[in-house]
Amino acid sequence: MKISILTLFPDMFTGVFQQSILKNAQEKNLVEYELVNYREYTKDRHNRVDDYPYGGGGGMVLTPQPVFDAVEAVKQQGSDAKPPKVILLCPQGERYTQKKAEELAKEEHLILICGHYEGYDERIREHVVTEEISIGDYVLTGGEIGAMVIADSVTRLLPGALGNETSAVTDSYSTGLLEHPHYTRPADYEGMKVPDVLLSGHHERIDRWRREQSLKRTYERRPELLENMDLTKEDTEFIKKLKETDENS
Ligand code: 9D3
Repeated sequence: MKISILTLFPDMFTGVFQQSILKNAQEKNLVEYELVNYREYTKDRHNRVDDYPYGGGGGMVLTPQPVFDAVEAVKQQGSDAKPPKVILLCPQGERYTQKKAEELAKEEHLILICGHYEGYDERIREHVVTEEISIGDYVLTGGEIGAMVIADSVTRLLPGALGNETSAVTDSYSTGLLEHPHYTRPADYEGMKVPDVLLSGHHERIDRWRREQSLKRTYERRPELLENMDLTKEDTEFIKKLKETDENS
């Protein structure tokens, strides 16, 4: 997979892509990150990429020409069988989720456009962009951290990116439940003990305990996740008990 990132601040990405799983994924040739400074494509004689908004008002607007030309150049360099998705990072975009990450991980080429502007010229949205993504309901200084979030979440889903093949599939947002608590040695840390069941060696009881802890955590922290889940009879029984305990306290 190739991920092309159009940004005025390519240096923001260097640390993120040179560590840990993203670094490994590039070394294994699972992914290539291409950083493109779209200022290099401006035809403005002062190298500007933004301008004042028609109709007045504050803030600057990203001008179409450098973005159209940079996207065109990135498309031409590639030999994509399928046209790439061109994603605009912006606060008005569709909220990013694990489901979207899984969808994007199937693509051959993604082009991510980042800005630091009050706005993008609407013709960029209409003629270049295929989707708009926001990473959540808070205000960032620009799209770069959003692009990092997409690059990170998509890369780890590529087959072979995680050492442990099962990790990506058992993620909480894939099973639909939050994770159960984890413990490691020592069994007793300054009087704080690991639950007995985990030391019992009784795998069925351990699985049941973990499942119940997951259900309890999800019920307490993210009850809305339980709404659209198919639960076993045992799970439903357990949640009914949790609710009863809640109502009596
Ligand atoms: C006055 C309206 N502001 C929108 C809340 C203007 C504005 C603020 C910040 C326009 C752009 C930005 C920069 N943010 C992004 O480019 C961005 C973003 C975000 O701010 N939150 C969550 N996801 C994203 S993806 C890109």
